[in-house]
Amino acid sequence: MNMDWEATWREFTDLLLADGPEPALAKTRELLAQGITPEDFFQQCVTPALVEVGNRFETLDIFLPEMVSAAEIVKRIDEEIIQPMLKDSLENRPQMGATGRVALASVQGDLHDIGKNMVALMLRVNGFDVVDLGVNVAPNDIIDRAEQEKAQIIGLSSLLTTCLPYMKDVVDLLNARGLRQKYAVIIGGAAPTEAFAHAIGADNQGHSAPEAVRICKEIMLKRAAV
Ligand code: B1M
Repeated sequence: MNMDWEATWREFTDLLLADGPEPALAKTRELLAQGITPEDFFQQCVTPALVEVGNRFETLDIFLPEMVSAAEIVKRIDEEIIQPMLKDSLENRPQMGATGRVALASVQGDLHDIGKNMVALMLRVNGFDVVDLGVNVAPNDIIDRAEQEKAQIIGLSSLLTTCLPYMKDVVDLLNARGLRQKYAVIIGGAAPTEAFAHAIGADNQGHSAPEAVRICKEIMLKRAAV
């Protein structure tokens, strides 16, 4: 289907900043009824619309309550429309068995979880077991839980540049605890860059939920080949 995604996300931005959630919920249902996949809708429409909301916040065109309200609308869309659709496709898909176990967290200090939740959902849809550790998780707690849950991959999300040091702390603590070789560490979110991932010794960095899935699949394939 030929979509003018830019016009769509621009219109959607206005709906996220409109009074109440109904216009954005209705538009979501309309787009999905046209055959757009939940993945494309999230990547091509919701994500750029939220980036635009963030930009308007940064330039003081909107204020914190409006950014909070836009985020709450997206959470409702995610929980009421996207997740049930993706879970349906998960249940109707032939059993593929778990392909790996990922302990996933928004790092210490970071309460952003819309992107992390999308990554968790897409990993699950693709057969991964995901232990979602939530938001604002301290480095040692992330490692303790990964150990308890017998994860193979630690996934770290951060949208705040001020929280990037906690990603480094996780890698440093893994080294200090003699556990670095046991886990692949992948990082993502709007804050970290590839150069940062390299500098702290993370295994990889993902820009999007589909990319996180691709990276985790590659990691598990490599591990199986050893
Ligand atoms: Co905040 N916020 N926010 N915020 N917020 C940003 C991140 C910001 C860029 C906005 C801006 O100023 N332009 C800015 C950070 C600036 C910086 O650090 N450089 C910012 C700020 C400053 C703040 C506060 C400090 C504001 C304040 O209080 N004064 C505060 C901090 C709170 C805290 O965490 N301690 C704050 C609060 C909030 C809300 C609560 C209002 C809300 C979050 C609600 C929630 O998540 N439950 C919020 C929102 C919504 C945003 C923006 C507008 C949108 C974030 C989002 O959900 N994007 C954001 C603007 C922006 O990002 N440019 C902004 C959509 C989501 C799908 O994308 O999370 O990037 P994203 O995830 C993507 C990829 O990054 C990737 O896949 C996802 C899906 O494709 N990905 C991974 C994510 N994690 C991954 C992990 C992986 C791999 C890929 O591997 C493990």
